[in-house]
Amino acid sequence: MAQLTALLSVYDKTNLLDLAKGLSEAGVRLLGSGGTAKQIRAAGIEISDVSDITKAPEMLGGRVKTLHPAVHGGILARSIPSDEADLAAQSISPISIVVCNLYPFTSTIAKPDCTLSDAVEEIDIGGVTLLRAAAKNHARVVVLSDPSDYAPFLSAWAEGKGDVGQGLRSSLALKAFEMTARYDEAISGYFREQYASAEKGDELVGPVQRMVLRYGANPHQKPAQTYVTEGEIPFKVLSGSPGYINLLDALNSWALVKELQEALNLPAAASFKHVSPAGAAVGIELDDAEKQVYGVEDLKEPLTPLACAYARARGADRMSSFGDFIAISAPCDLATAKIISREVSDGIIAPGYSPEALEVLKKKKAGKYCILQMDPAYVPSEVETRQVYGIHLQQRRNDAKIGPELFTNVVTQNTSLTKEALTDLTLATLALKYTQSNSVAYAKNGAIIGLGAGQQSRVHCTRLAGSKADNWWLRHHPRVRALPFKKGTKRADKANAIDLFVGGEVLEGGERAQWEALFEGVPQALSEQERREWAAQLDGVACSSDAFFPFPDNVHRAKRSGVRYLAAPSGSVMDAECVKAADEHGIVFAHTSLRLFHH
Ligand code: 93A
Repeated sequence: MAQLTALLSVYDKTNLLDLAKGLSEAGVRLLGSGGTAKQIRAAGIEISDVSDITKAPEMLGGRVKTLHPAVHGGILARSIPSDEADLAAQSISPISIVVCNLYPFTSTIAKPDCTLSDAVEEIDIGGVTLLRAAAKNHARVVVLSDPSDYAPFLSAWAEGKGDVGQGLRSSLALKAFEMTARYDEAISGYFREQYASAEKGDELVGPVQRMVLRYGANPHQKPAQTYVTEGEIPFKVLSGSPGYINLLDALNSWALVKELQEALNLPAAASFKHVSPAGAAVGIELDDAEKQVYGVEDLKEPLTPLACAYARARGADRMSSFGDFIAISAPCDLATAKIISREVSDGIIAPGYSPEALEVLKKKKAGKYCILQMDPAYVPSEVETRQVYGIHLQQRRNDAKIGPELFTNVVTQNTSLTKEALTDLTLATLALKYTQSNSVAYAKNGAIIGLGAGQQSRVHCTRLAGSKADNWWLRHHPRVRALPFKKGTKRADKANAIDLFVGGEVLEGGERAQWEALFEGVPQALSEQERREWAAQLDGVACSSDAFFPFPDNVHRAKRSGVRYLAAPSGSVMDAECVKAADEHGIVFAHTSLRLFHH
């Protein structure tokens, strides 16, 4: 067998001499780049310089060391007659083993005093080319990119009498490509920071691909950033500076309102908190009672359909919506901005803003209100990847289309789904698509009126959402609407006081005194009978679940909050029992075949 050649070119010289010794003793001819060859030679092991085969000296201060056809021809040649003839014609010997690791780019840029030119000089070109060439030709060539692989390689070499086998060559090739991919990611990350960051806006000639965030989920989680690796970030910051959780809310809520508008052909709004909707609605007109319940009866600006959508989304669960992140599906108009202007909110995402609306919103939070303008044409990639505890998770994005056609498989005796019911079922189901699971949502009149999110038990979701729907309904009670608040009571204090009143909380001591102080006269609590009678008047509510109901208790509980229309995927061993429970209450139950877990 002809003598084999190994090319060694390593920055990190750990374990190098042991490997060189092993290879040399096995009769392998060694070739090395400048420093690598020097160290091996100094240890008394025979090695030639790469320049002996390239017949060209290292040049440009080391920028060109191994970039030469004599090297890359030797690595890339296959064991086929035409490649062998090409090598012979140029007097090039094949190279069978490539040992290489790269200039330390990442640790260089981590140094506080690293300049741009320091960083650029640390970008390894020749080494990456060696690794990629050898990894590409792994059918013949062994590539060693990690010093910890040298010893196992030598053992495999001895065992295989000079052939380590295709399996090892393949896994070493994968490792080399993963190393070069990480290396390039570090370089592109650094260049993005230097050349495509929003905060350096003035100097940018290309697209904005990165924004620095104040911190991650918590203040101690620094640094934090958002970025894209293709195209540009599809939203512009018109005011304020979005945080990490703001963006989780903004992007999820944007997806929800965009899909709602597409599915129902009505403007849509969502009010998000902690990456779940506190409210979501479409632009259906409000009657006078609703205007009062949603706190917009005194708005001077006439309500547009978009404003109706946000009034409903914001007003359904006013406690949960406090400090929300808002998404609206259409350009923000003045009426919508006016509603937002008097609520406590963290930010908004919309496809645009009228000049008057923008002026109103920019005044919020002393000019720090977060205003994002979304590119409505943006389409996310089909595959999404994230990391948890250092491990990548990848899946196809949940691009399932949800619309009224999802509810055609009605499995109960009562099958009559009205147009309004289909709107509410679509809304409830779409809201679940963007709600932390488990989740159950109740909807009526084009608005989510109760949502149970993030509960491990499904019936707890059903109960939580049901109790929210009950409170929502009690807020329509004439005695609640007539609560004698003192003039000048703050909106948030009113919301809080009403929530305590309809929730039937028993208050004592200072808390009670504080509550009573908000009113002209102390309101009398709602009696059990008043509550029962009022609850009995709630009907026509739609309810959707993000996965099947495991037990009929969910159906019975939903009924107690006025549910007449139900949707959930089938698949439970108790499906028949659940349908039986629905029949018992005259509920219309549509089985979907779409599970909608979201995390
Ligand atoms: O500057 S380079 O990109 N140009 C090259 O042609 C080249 N060839 C190998 N850097 C190059 N290398 C790198 O040199 C290797 O990746 C390795 O990290 C380092 C080894 O240099 P030395 O043998 O002189 O210590």
